[in-house]
Amino acid sequence: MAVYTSGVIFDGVDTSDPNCWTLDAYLQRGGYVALKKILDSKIPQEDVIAEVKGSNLRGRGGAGFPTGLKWSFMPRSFPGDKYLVCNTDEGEPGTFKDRDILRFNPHALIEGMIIAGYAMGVKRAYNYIHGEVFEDYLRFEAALDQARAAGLLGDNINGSDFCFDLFGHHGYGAYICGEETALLESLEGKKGQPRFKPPFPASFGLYGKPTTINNTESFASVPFIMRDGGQNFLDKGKPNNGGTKLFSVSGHVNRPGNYEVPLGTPFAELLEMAGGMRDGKKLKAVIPGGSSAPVLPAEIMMNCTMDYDAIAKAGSMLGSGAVIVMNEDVCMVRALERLAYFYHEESCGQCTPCREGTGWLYRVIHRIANGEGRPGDLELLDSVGNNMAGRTICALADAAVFPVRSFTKHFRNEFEYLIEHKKPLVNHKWC
Ligand code: L3W
Ligand code: SF4
Repeated sequence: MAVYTSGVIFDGVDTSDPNCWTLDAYLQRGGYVALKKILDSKIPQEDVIAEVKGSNLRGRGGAGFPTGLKWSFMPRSFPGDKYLVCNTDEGEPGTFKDRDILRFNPHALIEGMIIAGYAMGVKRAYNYIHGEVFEDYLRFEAALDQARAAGLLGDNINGSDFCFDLFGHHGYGAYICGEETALLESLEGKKGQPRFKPPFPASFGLYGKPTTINNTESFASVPFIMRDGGQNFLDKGKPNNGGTKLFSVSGHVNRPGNYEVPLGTPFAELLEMAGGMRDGKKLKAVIPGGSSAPVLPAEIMMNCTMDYDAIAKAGSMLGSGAVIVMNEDVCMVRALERLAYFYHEESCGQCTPCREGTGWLYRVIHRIANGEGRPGDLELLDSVGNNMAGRTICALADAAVFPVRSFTKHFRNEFEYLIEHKKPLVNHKWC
């Protein structure tokens, strides 16, 4: 798969070089310069946080929460343990960016986490890695060994009085463990089920201690910010949408892969970078931010830029940046059926509306897709969804409802046709 960059995380990374991930290669690209500058000049912790705030880096895991603001929540004078956690539990359908950071540039993540630890006065950190990702987990462990051997992790880093260690943790592959509090439960060795929020992890996190959790891509952006300046990062994107963003482009394009482009890049340009539509077919629809984000029709997407604000204004979410491209041969009922099955399968089952509702949504969509839909089924989907969204412990129930609402809104005719005629309007081609 392609990895294209116009910027920050993959800048100078030759992904065809089998050694591009090593410490030596990272040092040659200007790696660990930011950390050295911070430690040698004893830059005050609050100045590091201010630089990250100034960069306008928004959380890359899905919610887009400002990273610098999150760092400022960490109580610096807290007397006991406090933790830093990286969320590499990448499981959202369509998302495959964080594993490429581990595979091709793991030291950017490690340096970003060391800097974050310094800024928040944290000494111990974990990276929770999705259980279905094997080689990249081992790659990350190998990079940790290199960093430790070079004195970049452990006691008195680079001869300073700063001590910090980082450990990889391999999950078991449950989607729900990407939800930050389920991830913490799993890291503590318990069943991975979300906790009620608030309290947020900032005050009650790992082992009940203050904890800052960021996504892999967020941490990996930090060395650039601290080396080249927050303003420089911000200028790469647009106001309120600082920097570059990794988009995992999949579906009916000629060159699926990860594309690191400035936030605010027109979708049409991103599509062109990905080689355009495969087999010259017409674009029908796009899910712009991972399967939890509402689907948008081609005509909206072709006039939209890829940033948090523009995608929200268009009626969807940038989410984790997973761009799923669908052509004219996609039956939207079949596509929704597949997504509904995923959420039903991945619900942790704690909340009744989610446990029962995801199954109910799936069964109704399944029967419509198979020509057994009943009059009133679309109203039933609305009603079930309304009794799920906003009524559960975590966002998985909402994530299951958003696609149902958006597919049945924008492509209602396909659902109505199937219910009435017992056969699809579009003959779905699996590929
Ligand atoms: C302290 C407050 N901290 C918020 C923190 C909170 C969290 C962050 C964002 O869900 C979304 C979800 C998926 N004091 C705080 C506070 N925080 N208020 O800020 O919080 P929140 O609740 O808005 O979001 P979340 O629970 O982190 C993330 C969507 O992302 N998503 C999922 C992508 C999946 C992947 C993957 O597989 N890797 O990324 C895609 O759209 O549906 O809505 O840290 O603690 N007052
Ligand atoms: Fe579990 Fe679903 Fe409740 Fe989230 S909303 S805690 S996944 S049952």
